[in-house]
Amino acid sequence: MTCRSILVALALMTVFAALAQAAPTVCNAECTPSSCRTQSCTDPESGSTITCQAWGTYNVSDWDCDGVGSGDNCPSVANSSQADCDGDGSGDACDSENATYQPTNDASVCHIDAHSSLLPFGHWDFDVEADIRWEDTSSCNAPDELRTQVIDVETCWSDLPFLLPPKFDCCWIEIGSRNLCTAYLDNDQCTGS
Ligand SMILES: [Ca+2]
Ligand SMILES: [Ca+2]
Ligand SMILES: [Ca+2]
Ligand SMILES: [Ca+2]
Repeated sequence: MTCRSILVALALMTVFAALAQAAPTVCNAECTPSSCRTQSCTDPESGSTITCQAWGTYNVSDWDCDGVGSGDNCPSVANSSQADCDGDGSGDACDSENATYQPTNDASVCHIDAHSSLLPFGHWDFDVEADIRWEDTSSCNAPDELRTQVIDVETCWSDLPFLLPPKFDCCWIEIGSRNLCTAYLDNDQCTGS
């Protein structure tokens, strides 16, 4: 190969490289979610070269390049499927909790506050610490959770009011209208009915 042909080849390679750089696609549907962050394109309005991401940002508010503009249920996380298994409007990809937990009637462990106190008319005020099983009622199939909750109980009467704590009394322990456990109080332990 002569020196001249080498120079011609180099010139042609430079021209092709310049053409490849100078011929971005027009910013429109050719910007796909997979190419959004890296692909350059020509702004159809100004004619300038920008990135698909920039075009998406100011044209359809697609900040995360997932092809979903306004109404994206995770505006800053790419989630083209928009999956939202618990239906709370926050997509699975950015939801702080993919579940809708509700308390069940299962209270597996209860501890009774040792500092219970006698109230007027012979009933006792104490706190119960219960490990309550919460279950996911959504379609996320999240695992059950045990959550500790302190419940104020003021309705337990002693067999011998004014004298003894309600050691053997049966008490209803409730959250709202739920009877979480019927407990026999035995010193500082609460066993199931
Ligand atoms: Ca988006
Ligand atoms: Ca998104
Ligand atoms: Ca959600
Ligand atoms: Ca949620």
